[in-house]
Amino acid sequence: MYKSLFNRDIGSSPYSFLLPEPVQDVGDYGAVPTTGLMSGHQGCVGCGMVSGTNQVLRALKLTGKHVVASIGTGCNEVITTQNTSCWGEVSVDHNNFPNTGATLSGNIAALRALVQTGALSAESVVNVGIAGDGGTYDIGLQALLSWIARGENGLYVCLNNQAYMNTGVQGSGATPFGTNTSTTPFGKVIHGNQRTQQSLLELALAAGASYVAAACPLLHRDLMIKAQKAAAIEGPCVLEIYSVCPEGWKSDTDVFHEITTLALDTRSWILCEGERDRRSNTVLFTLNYLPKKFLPISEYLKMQERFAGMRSFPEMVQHAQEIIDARWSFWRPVLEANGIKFEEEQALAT
Ligand SMILES: Cc1ncc(C[n+]2csc(CCOP(=O)(O)OP(=O)(O)O)c2C)c(N)n1
Ligand code: SF4
Repeated sequence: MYKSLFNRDIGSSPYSFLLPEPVQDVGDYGAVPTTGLMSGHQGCVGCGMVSGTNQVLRALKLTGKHVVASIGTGCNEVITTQNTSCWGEVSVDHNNFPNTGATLSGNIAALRALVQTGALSAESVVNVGIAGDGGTYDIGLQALLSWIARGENGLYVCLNNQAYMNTGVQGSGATPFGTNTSTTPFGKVIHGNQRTQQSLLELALAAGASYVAAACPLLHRDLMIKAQKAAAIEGPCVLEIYSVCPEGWKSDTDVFHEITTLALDTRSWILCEGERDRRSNTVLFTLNYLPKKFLPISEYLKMQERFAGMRSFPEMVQHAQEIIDARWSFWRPVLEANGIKFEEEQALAT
């Protein structure tokens, strides 16, 4: 176990106690001075993971290092590599569905060999693995946790759209309670997904990750700061990105902004960071976004037809709210330090 400490300040910061210098804050630029994915991707209209991958790539290029990306099977891989590669000068390998974590280690081994021959310097490369939530929470979990246990440098990005979208919306360990998916259908007897979604960041910290963070493409400045930190911090780092999926969520294609805002304001998606001090085995947690108005989960369920079934079962909506409240209570020390009374804020959300 590790000891938890909390940063009193709420918000994004380019500083980390694990880094000698702050990373670049894209808020300092009028425009981000790098390109991300090249044109030609085949993602659906309104796909969040295209934007998420684009921002990660732009942020990693800000480091000035060569990006080596190991991409796991799934929508992100298919839509960026099928007819044309959208990866430009990035060195990309498409790995097998379960082994993004293992490939990160393979790339580090290759880098060590190249450093020995004098072809490269160890600091000249960013090692990144990118996979969906099916490839992360389920089939790729063993490879991911083993990679974290090996303590190697790199950044693992999970593009979390809360189901296996590329193969027809099967439920994953990241699928929220009550969701209608092809493997958790909403029927007369069983009403959608009966499980509580797991937390990747908790799994990664338990395995020994140096840095973990949750981001969303809507708040691109926050996302790009986190990607750069994860690329610079020593040891395994994990970044999880909320990825709107109109196809699998059965939502309109032009409500990317609205759905993400609702996810943040209902606290369905919490923007946060955890930085580990290995000597004391302490993790410093930072809350990066505090809703101005706390909305109940019922608001989040409205715009997505994957939740249509559970909307008519108040006890299910209540259970979904309880899951969120239980997770949010983790941040109580930060709220109290900022004079925000937990009970008052709970009352607003009901
Ligand atoms: C070993 C193996 N099993 C199954 C598949 C089929 N497959 C390809 S993509 C995919 C789903 C990917 O889901 P996820 O990781 O959540 O990414 P998403 O498509 O949602 O972005 C599956 C099951 C495969 N390629 N390899
Ligand atoms: S199915 Fe979802 S994740 Fe896949 S490309 Fe379409 S919107 Fe993106």
